[in-house]
Amino acid sequence: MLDSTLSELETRAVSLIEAAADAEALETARVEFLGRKGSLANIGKDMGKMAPEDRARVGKLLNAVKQNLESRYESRKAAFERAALDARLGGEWLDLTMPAPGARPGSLHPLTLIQKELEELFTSLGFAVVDGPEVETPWHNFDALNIPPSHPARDAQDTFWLEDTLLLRTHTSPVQVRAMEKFGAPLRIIAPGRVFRNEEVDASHEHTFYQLEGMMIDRDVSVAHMLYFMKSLLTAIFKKDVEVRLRPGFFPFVEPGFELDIQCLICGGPGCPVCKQSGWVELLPCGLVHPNVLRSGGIDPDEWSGFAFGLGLTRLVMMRYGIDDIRHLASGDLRFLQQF
Ligand code: FA5
Repeated sequence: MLDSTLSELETRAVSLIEAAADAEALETARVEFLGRKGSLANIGKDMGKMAPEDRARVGKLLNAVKQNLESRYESRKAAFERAALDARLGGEWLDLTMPAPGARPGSLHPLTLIQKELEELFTSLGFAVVDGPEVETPWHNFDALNIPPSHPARDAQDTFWLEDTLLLRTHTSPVQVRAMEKFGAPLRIIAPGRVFRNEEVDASHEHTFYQLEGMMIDRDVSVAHMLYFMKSLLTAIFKKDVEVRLRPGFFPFVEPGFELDIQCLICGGPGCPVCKQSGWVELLPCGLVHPNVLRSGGIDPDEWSGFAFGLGLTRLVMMRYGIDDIRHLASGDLRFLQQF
């Protein structure tokens, strides 16, 4: 009698375990049949009242049923756990090759773009690109460039002094002297870099801006050579004819000296805040190197001559891209920078 009850119970338990739709239904079946107060446990409790010969047989049978149910239960439980894990991992799946969201490639600053173009042009013409310190000695920034302490040109380039003995360079011209000291003659260099002036800031003046110095020293260098390089520079950058004017300009370190102005490309001539209503923008002062400057650099002016120019790199960038206010360039404003 008990045997058939046990076998019915086994059949029912097997079908419930195998048919359980989820882990919860499986657990309910386990509690019902295999739990501490489940059907099998109850039968076990009753075994004490059995005749000894029945007890051994029923005990064996009960064990076999229990093992059968437990192993079915374990394997279904493992299957549910595997499925749950797969579902979780599926939800967490990461494509490591996918680009990070929001990562936008950066771009070069317009000053860097134009500086690179000019470096490529001048290296193709046999010039070396050299560097100089931004913190300079008064000797390199002024004296060696034929600007003695009492000279009014020092007032025109007021700067920031560091403990009275060093200063932030006001132009890239000190690199002329450093290059002569280091390399001697003949010499062909350009020196792009940052310069500083104690200046009233407006649409075309910054206290921190960029220049690109150029210098060529050889035998019998003339104004004609200089103009050839100035023209090559402007053609390479603007890739079209631009109106320029050459007028005499005074700089103590050149003789003769010139100012090369470009017709304002922001307003096209009638006048605007960038050209201070004049229609022209000062861009490329230049001249033949003064003999005193050659001497300061240790070069004999009777044997060698040269030209030098001091391109206003920041202004050139403004003209090239039509930037109507110099302050955009150092603003760090992405709306401006992302246009390049
Ligand atoms: C000089 O600095 C000379 N060292 C240039 C030079 C070199 C002349 C070699 C002869 C031979 P100047 O002060 O004019 O010159 O400045 C040169 C250029 O820098 C100007 O034409 C202008 O384009 C630019 N510049 C001058 N001041 C500012 C400023 N505050 N902000 C932006 N650009 C400026």
